[in-house]
Amino acid sequence: MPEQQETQWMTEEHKQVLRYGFKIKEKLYSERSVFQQIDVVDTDFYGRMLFLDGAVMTTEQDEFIYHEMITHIPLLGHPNPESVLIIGGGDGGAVREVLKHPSIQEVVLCEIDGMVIEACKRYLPSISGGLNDPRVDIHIRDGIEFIAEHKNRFDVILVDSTDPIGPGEGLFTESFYKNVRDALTPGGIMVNQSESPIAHVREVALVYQLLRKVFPQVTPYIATVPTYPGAYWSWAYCMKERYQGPFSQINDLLAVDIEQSTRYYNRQIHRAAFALPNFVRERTRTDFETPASC
Ligand code: SPD
Repeated sequence: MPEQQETQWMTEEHKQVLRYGFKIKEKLYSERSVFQQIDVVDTDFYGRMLFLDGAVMTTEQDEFIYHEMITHIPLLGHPNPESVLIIGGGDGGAVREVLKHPSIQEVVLCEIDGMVIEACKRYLPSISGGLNDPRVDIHIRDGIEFIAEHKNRFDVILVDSTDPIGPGEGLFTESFYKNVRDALTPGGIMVNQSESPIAHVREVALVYQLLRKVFPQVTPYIATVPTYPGAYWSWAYCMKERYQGPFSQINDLLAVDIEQSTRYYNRQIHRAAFALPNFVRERTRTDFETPASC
């Protein structure tokens, strides 16, 4: 009798009320680091996927949306970004996009878990390829400690974190945001991933309340990332100083070039990403009170 292969699924459980399932073709990597459970699997629908502690971090099929949005919006909003710090982002997707910008002299990546970098270099080369570029300086360290040691140092800081549980929790605090602000050069911009206004109502409200205590200008922007809970995702665009013009200027000349190599980002998307539905405006307001049911 031929052996029957059991169908295997990788599931992300969200807050004990939702389950997202992905049919697995092959399990490629499954290890526990000091910080978290790391899994890379090949799936029928989304290609290879990276999970940390059972949560989807990135997939070959839709990673470009997230990585283009966390990088090109701030980099094209800054007049001349030379020095970029990425906290988290061990898969290398944000690094790959940052390296497309001709003004960049250095990209510093501070990732707490070296095993994430190694797994992604081996199994997700289309995402992690930029990690071997000589302009990239990788520090395997806790971003909370690292940021506290740098003042007026980076033109753009990207916080490409996990969700606010586990190793990523400290990256969603007021003291961390203050240190990020102080590590920016004058005119600097910080963008952090700020969770889903659909699936993380409480977390989104808290993030924006904390950010607004620290940064003079905080503006949410949005896109859809199909594999994340809620699918509808947000980032916070935070400026070290209040900007007198429109909150997000665009380096249009450079954007024309960048658009040639992107699959999601273009100048129209850049402007449209800041157009917020009323419920997102409401949930990211400082005085929003999360209903008990969320
Ligand atoms: N719930 C998933 C949140 C993950 C955000 N960061 C993803 C890292 C991709 N570089």
